[in-house]
Amino acid sequence: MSQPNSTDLPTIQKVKLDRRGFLRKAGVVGAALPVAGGMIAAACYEDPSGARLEPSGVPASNVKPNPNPATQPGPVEAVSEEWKKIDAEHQAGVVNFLKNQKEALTEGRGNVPLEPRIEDGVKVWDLTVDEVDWEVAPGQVVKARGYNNMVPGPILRGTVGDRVRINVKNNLEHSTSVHWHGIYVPNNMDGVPFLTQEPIQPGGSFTYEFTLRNSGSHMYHSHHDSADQVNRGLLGAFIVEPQDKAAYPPYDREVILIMNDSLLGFTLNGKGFPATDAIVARKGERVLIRWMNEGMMYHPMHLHGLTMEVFQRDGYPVVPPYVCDTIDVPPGNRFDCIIDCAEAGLWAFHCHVLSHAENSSGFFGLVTVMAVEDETFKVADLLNRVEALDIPDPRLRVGAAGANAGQDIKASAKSKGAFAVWCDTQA
Ligand SMILES: [Cu+2]
Repeated sequence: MSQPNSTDLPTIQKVKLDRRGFLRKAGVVGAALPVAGGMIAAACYEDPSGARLEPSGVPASNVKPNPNPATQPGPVEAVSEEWKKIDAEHQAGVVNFLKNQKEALTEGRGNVPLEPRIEDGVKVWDLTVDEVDWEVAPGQVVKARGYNNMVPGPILRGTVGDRVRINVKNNLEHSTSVHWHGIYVPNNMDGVPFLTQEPIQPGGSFTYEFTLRNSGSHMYHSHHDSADQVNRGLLGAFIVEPQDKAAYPPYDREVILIMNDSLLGFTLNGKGFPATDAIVARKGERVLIRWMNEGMMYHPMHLHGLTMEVFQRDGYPVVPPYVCDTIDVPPGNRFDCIIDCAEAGLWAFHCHVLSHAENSSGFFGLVTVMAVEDETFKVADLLNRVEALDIPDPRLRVGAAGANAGQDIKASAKSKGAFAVWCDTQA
């Protein structure tokens, strides 16, 4: 592998898009307009194998207008326009992703830690179940459902032996319940309506209480109308640490990555590319990834340039651990693995069911990047250069008649991105 260096990126800066050029091409670009919204629509027609079904099997961006020989340009010129459009849209996606690592391009952040309060030695969390407008990708706001108004819900964390209590208040107009996926619980705490409890009706509450007995990367999610409720965001991570930490491999950083698909599109921690968070580390570090698949499809996540050592599945040891660069995470499964950050650079990390990650408008959905820094490749330099990346997203400019015509994506009251957070902690 060649050593990446800081001169790799300027190609992004050199190529500036001519806005008027884009508007002239409105007819061509307009064919791609449905793509951003089409991610969700297309996802609805996925089958579990990842194969697309007809007639939606053709991405909207690939649908060509019915050719009219009287008005269409000649074939050579048409081909030329097509590749420029495709390249420009791919480039804009990457630029937006880098911008998102400075300041989030979307409102809302899920999968954040929620500290418990202690009542008589019991760790207590309060969860609300809410309808929420969730911005999955820039400008793409969907009707979601979330715990504590976020997707995924907050991270709950305890240690084997902890007594825990979770008070759940249902603010939906539908019933719900919470299942503690992978966690040993008494049967009446298992969260399955009409099997182990009555549903938590609209406006109602239910208190779950149990003692943590098995460690692992576990989850919690709705177990009522779950193909809708879980896919719409009622899910979260519940990490149970072992009492003997030495039983766990050493690591420098921890990242929880929860995948979902279908109703909110393809998401990592509730966001689709370019709104996904990069993973940042220093060369030589070991990064623990806790993979969780809350979706309904298989997602073989492929990491460029580096490897993953998989040592736990569903909280149980994988013996012996195995090394891979593509980890297939089936629905409901959790895998713990260590990434050995042996090479610096920006390493793509994406689902290899390619229709979950890329189309002719560029990356979307299940895509992120591992940024590994060393003495020659600094995230701080990258962050500085992001300031100068002013390439707009042509997919937004396409809406020339709309209220947002010509506006670039801008952050508004949003959180710091992964590169900015990294630089803060290095200062
Ligand atoms: Cu996938």
